[in-house]
Amino acid sequence: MQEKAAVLVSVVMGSDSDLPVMEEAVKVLAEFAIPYELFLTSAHRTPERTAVFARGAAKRGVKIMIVGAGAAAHLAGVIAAQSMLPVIGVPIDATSLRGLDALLATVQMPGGIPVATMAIGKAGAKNAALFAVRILALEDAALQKQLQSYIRRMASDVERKHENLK
Ligand code: RP5
Repeated sequence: MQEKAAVLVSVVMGSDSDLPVMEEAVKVLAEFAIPYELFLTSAHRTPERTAVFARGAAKRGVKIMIVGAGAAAHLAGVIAAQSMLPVIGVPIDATSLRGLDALLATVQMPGGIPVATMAIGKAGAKNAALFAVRILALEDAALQKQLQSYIRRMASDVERKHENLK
């Protein structure tokens, strides 16, 4: 029997209502065949569960945390405070402030505990995964090649779309 590859990236979210956005990150990780896990925990509703998960992640072999949350979005910052792993934050549009609340809460970390904050919503979730791929590719030549062809494909898509405009 083939052994399951160790999880390299944790995709964490504050609520199941965040899943439609965070699925964009999952799609990219799956495309690059990066072993990932999904984890649901809330900085506010389950603070202890969040802390225990964040403290244990590195020991389980996780290398990067992608963390999405909306509203008063403390989840990425709390996880970064409880772990030395790189944390990539995805602000989610979950309230009448349309993600601006989550963006400011995620990006405005006080000096000392960094969260690499992406754009609000689906583009941010996609870029969070691509950012994780770039980090992992530093030590993985095959992944670097995959990333190069992903970027080339994107460029040729633009050219094809240009041709279709005519
Ligand atoms: C945040 O509150 C979650 O990340 C979510 O974006 C938002 C709303 O959560 P629900 O009320 O939909 O569970 O903690």
